[in-house]
Amino acid sequence: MQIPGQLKKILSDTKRSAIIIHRNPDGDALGSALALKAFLQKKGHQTRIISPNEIPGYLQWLPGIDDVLIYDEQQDKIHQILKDSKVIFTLDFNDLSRAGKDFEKFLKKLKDKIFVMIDHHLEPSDYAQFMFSDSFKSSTSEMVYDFIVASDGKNDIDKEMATALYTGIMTDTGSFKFPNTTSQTMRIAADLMDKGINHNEIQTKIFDSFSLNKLHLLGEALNKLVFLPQYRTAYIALSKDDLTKHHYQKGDTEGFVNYGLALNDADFAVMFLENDNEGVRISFRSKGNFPANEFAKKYFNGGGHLNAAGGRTTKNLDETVNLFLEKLPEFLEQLKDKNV
Ligand SMILES: [Mn+2]
Repeated sequence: MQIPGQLKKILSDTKRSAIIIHRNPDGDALGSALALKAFLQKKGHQTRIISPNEIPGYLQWLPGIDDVLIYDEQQDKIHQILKDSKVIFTLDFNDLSRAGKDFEKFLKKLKDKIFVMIDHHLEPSDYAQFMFSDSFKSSTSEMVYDFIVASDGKNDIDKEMATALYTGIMTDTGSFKFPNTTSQTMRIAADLMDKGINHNEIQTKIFDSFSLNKLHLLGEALNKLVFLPQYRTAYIALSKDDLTKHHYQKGDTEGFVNYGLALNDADFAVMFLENDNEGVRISFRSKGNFPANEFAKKYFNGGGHLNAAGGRTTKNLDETVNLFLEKLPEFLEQLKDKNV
């Protein structure tokens, strides 16, 4: 990664910045933001991380997390912080709509700010003066590592920053098993290990920290899994009632969709989640070359990566699943081929 001289100058001249992550933040969004914040602070910046909404429980152990501001809870304070900031980093998303409706509206009114995007999703929108956008990278955390190194900051990476970055890379690569994992990803992970992180403890905190309610909800989800062998597709639909029954907390269904792909003969896995007032949220995962993002984009107002995408509808759960079943045959040729 090369950082334009102009941006280097801006970052050394200004000492006030802010870091925004996407709604429903995950390990990569928070990991990359916490590391970037620590780095900027070492360079003398006053900076804060702003999450549009609450942080899921499984990430609340991350070093520095207590300092993250939540837009849903502290709008006025955050508006002031952003007005006072010269530079606004947006991490792990590439369209302002991912900050949520109200927040997006406010951000679009900020005309005199310098936006810096660091992100690995496809098709970035055009809102940032400086764009670091690379869909071949495993994670935004990997890119923030590159950004810090390109700013001659490799020695500034301490154990806490390394823990945050490692968490982001590990979660976005499914513990280094998804196709987005490259040799460079592994080299960076090795560098981060050399900073003294406890990688085993990070794994345990992220993956072996289910509540009993979450484990029971997973049981419910697996029981409801439907397999369509002719399409090599598995799907799970969870209703509001299913969630209520198991005392659903935000983040509880994180990772459930991947169980569909654990099926020997499945190349496409989908999970439908009925929301309180926002219709249905959908996660798509695929093996090989099947474009989960194209499917999500074409019929479910979404997008993402080739093997991991998201979408949503304003329909109810049954209507959404029916729409999915209606559109699936269109992709039969790509799905029935064992070697997609
Ligand atoms: Mn990411």
